[in-house]
Amino acid sequence: MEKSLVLIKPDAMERRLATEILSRLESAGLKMVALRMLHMDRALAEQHYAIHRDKPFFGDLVDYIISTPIVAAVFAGDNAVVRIRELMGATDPAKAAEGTIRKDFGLDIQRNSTHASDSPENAVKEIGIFFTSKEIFD
Ligand code: FUP
Repeated sequence: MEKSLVLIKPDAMERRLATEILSRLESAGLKMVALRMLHMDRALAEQHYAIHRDKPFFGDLVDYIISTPIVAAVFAGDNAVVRIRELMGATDPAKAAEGTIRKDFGLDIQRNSTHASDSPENAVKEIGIFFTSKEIFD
């Protein structure tokens, strides 16, 4: 089964939305196969967001993701990557479709409540940053 990394970002943690967001993914039929809470350090955040290193928002993005503890999870299912991104909606909550997680909970393009892998290849890389193979119960 395909897997995707999901992060519950600081804005959602601060508003006690972690389990509600995880529940939406479970309710959609996706299977949670790994879960942990952690406070990312700068090095881990820079590794996770390395693809955005040259973007103007990179520094703010790293500062933001390390601002509070977060929840990291792996969800599995057929076409998990695409299905989770559909459930989350567009990066900018203002542009996200009705009923999506970011539309319902996101505050702005930075404080958009969740991260999810954007391809199966990136999912494998991202999952490896947060979990060992023994921590994934597939
Ligand atoms: P997504 O895959 O939907 O999370 O979006 P991107 O990979 O394009 O962006 C990663 C993160 O960078 C977003 F979740 C929020 C942040 N970002 C900004 O803060 N400002 C921007 O203009 C674009 C993205």
